[in-house]
Amino acid sequence: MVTCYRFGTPIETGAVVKKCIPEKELFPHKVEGETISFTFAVEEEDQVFGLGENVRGMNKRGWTYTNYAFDNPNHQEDTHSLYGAHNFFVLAGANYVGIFVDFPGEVTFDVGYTNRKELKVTVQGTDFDVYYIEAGSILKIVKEFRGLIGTSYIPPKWGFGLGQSRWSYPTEADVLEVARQYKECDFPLDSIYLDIDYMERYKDFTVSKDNFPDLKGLAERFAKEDLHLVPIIDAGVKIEKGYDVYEEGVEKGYFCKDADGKDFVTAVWPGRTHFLDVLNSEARAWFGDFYKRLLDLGIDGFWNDMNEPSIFYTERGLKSIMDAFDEIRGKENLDLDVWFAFLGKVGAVSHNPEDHKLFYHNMDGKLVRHDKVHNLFGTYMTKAAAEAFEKYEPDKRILMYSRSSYVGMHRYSGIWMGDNKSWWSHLLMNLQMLPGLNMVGILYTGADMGGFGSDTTEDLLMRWLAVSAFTPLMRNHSSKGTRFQEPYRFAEKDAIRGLIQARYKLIPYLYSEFVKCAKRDDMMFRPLCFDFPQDRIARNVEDQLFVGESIMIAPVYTQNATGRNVYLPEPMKLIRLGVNEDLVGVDLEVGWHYLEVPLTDILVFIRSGHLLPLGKAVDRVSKLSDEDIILLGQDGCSYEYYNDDGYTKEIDLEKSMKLLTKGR
Ligand code: MIG
Repeated sequence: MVTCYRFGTPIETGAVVKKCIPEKELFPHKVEGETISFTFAVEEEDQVFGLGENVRGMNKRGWTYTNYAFDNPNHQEDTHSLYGAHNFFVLAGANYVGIFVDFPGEVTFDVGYTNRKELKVTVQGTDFDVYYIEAGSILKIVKEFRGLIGTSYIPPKWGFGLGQSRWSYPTEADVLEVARQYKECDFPLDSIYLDIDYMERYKDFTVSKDNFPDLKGLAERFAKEDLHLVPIIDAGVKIEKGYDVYEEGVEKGYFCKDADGKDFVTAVWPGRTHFLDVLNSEARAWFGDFYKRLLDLGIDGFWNDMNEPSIFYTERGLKSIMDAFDEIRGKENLDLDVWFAFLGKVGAVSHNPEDHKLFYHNMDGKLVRHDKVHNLFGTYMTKAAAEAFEKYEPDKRILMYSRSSYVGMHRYSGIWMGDNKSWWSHLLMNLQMLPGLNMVGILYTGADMGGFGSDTTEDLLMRWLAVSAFTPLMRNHSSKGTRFQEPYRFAEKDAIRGLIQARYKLIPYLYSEFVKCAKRDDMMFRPLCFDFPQDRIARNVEDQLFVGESIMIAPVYTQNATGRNVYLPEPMKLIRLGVNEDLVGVDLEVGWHYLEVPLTDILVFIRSGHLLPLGKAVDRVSKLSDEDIILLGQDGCSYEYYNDDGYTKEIDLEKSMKLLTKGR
């Protein structure tokens, strides 16, 4: 049952598509100036799930999360904010209740941090909606919530293939070399990414003439081999005379304005930039049209970056640094207090929320200060692209994912998990982020495989491959300045090929499950206790997940481990993928099992009563064929299998599914 409450006069965020009539009476809450807070009692054994893209475990108890989109490359245990703001959680105790706070500014969730027995929500504003959902289980609550926020984005099927990325492959020659190496190693691959250097001096919708003299030709040649190029688009528009996106945007008044009504100046990659006024629908339609330039070159996938929006510096910030320098200039001795105060001022220049108070959006006639709607930027920038794709490619799905997001984003695109590091702890953290994202409908997601920042190692990449093999988005991406981590850089080529091929064999199942979860408002990645709420051991398992209806995964995420303990809440059949493939498998009973997991292997646990359809190893998604599918699991079981041409937007799930039954 959904109950909704309205505080003040909220700004329409677009998160909820199925509105309900607000109650006449509000629930108990506390007003303090411009903030409103409310609390929930949390019993000793209660659990809290959700909050989308955030650090820490699946059960969110014991920390405080500030949902205010932040370009934060430090995803650590003590981090409070990442790129997204997903204000939905489920409190699971004697009863189950789901809460969604629809507010586009800052909201803090103190989940037993200040007081272990209390969950306190603090909204930095007085105008918002709260949805209160009660049902008999976590999964039922999630389903009801997803019903409110609409159907999830479904990418083209090639978006399930492996993507190879790096910041950057700056020239055509670099891109061709990636393709060549993959081919030489016989590694499957579906896409190669273009990071900011493909542009002319970081100007959106331009292509560097020197580095990519014929992008269209390259895209065409790749298309013949079913390879896709996926360019990045940034949120900041470079201020430069003669650059048409800038000039037209100024002329039409489509950029965010400062308090004096002048185009707000900020700085990101290209130096001085303007921000598109993403909340102005005309501005959005205008910006979206520029994606067509790249569509016309044969591009059919994009990633939207820096759309928290990220700010390197503003004039205010620069001035504060200059002032800080002036303060220490000529001083003979800088003691601890002076030195750290100085460093603090310098450090505060980037991504400073004070800057968010300096610019305004024109929400179709209504002027709104940015900090009040900050969390919407990424979603609305991406909505601009999604609406353009609808217009220019009505019959074809385009690959799209964004870095920043708010609830509602899942209707337009996926997200990637941002700038993680090549750390073992991040392998686990990224696994733990999956359920929270699925809860808000974000199904198309994955982490930078191998880690974005810092240097990866061969064994970390291999273990990461064994996890990314299950995430809808599977992309190897790494930062400038770090060790190159394309799979062909490492020695164990046969083993690595086996891991990538395992992914391709899983795609028929993953794609089928993805579309089913999207259409039925279900979660693809579920903690064990979502399916087994009464199981006292399952509730504590934070490193295993159900993936779709038929399988469970229990990856290794510690270096030098040769195996791990795995908990089974029900009997399952264990099979192994990779070079030592074993599809006959072993039947395992309920309970704990210590299992050997060499670097070469991917363990898949098939649930009793379910089947896993497995495809053949191919080097492109386009080469997968239903003819090749074999069914693993118990004889006599059935599986509802969905497949399509990988592009169609007309999906009638119930009509198109085929019931596959395994013979005796
Ligand atoms: O400030 O475009 O998260 O994936 O490679 C860094 C360069 C900007 C951040 C993205 C990352 C991308 C990088 N970008």
